Amino acid sequence: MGIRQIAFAVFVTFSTGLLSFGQDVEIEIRETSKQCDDYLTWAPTSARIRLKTPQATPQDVVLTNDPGNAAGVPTGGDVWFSEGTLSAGAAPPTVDKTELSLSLPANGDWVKFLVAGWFGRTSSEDKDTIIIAYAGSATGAEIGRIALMVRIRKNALDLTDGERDRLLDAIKKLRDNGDYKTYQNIHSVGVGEAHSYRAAGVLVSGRAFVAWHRCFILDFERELQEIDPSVSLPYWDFSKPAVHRDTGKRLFSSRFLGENPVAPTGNPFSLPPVDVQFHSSNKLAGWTTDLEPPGVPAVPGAGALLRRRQFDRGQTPVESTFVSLPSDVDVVLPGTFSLFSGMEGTPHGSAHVWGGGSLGSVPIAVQDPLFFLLHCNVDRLWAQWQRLGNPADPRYGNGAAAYEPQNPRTFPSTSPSFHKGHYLEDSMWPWNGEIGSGTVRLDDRPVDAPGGQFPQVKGLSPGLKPRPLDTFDYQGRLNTAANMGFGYSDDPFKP
Ligand SMILES: [Cu+2]
Repeated sequence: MGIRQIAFAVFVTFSTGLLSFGQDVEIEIRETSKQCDDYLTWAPTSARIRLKTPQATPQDVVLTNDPGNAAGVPTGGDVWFSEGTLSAGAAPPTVDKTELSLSLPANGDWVKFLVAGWFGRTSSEDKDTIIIAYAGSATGAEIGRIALMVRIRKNALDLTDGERDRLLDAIKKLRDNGDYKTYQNIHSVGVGEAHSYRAAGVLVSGRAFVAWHRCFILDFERELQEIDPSVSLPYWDFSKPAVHRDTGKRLFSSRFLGENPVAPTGNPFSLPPVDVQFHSSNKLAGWTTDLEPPGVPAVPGAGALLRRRQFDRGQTPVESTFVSLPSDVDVVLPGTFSLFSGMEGTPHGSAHVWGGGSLGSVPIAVQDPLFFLLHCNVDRLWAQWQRLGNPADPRYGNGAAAYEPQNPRTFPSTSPSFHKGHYLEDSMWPWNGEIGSGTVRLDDRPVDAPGGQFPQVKGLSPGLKPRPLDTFDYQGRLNTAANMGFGYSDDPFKP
């Protein structure tokens, strides 16, 4: 009975030419009808389904991924399914089914289920992942579908031309609307909030370096996604040649992040950085380092074209004689958090210096968009370190218990050790809006807090004023509420 009714409804919907055929069930991702939040990572995400119109009897449905090469169906990402729900404070159930059978109540009540990106099967276009609902069994009539995206941070060399161009376009639009400059301001004003630094000749350790930058690049990525929701930050895997092994595509090419001449002989560090060249079709063509929106006069002395050192970054760093960057394996070796924090110098600092030009100088590094790809890789390395070497802490997860300094903190400190904002439960500048007098005192803050509070996406962490503590369980492995809504192409939800 139920199926016959459904089949009839399919006919009606089809014959009136509405949407696609057979929209007899409604499916919602994150339990909202909005399509702007239908983006998945590897982390389990809540979803629900119901009969649009009450029926005489309950209806069995089977949810599957789109059937590959069927007409009108994109070959994009895929998802895994599971029964169940997410509950804040708890780990999610395992989500690993390729199809899911559910019984929908006759009265049209919602039935909750879970979805997650199928590890290794990412999207490359917006909404190229289709979940299809079939009546009764997977060979039954289609009675509904929903399009979503498995949106994952990928190796920049693996992007399609379309993904590459949408990224560059979004970055350019962010610059043109004046917001890119805000990130430059934050990073230059907040050096001590985000890094280790020297005060009165003593090195003050910036332990929140990875946590702060995890937030910084996520803030930036969310702004790009406001412009184009299909964009995610790619990473520059700087310990390997920036040339794709099979396609030969290069990151440092005129159609991507720009190319530079290579010093024929000698040490490029002893030569001045040179202008980066872009193809005229590249949205970054003409990118200058003044970072004013169009029509606003450049600040004196600024406005030069983007420059980098004359290195060939298509080589491995060690091949270049003048640069040495450790392999990923060496960076993510299990060890204490303070040991891992040494990566702020090598390889992170080394990669900046290897880039040279703007990228090689902390206060102006953000002027080069490569900054965000470099830091995406720094964050990916941290994610790997968390997964490989650090047993989950029952309270915080993924290494928060190993983090130091933990609370409590006291100021003034008797000896320079950590700045305010670097303790586990401190709120981080600038999102906390705290301003001070801009001295190097450990409890002082910069004179300005550009950019405002952290941009919010419903159901995702962190909150308006993130703390280092909020950044560890970024996939919500131990606490689903901690999920920050990003993931890496080579870092699965579970080891
Ligand atoms: Cu950096």
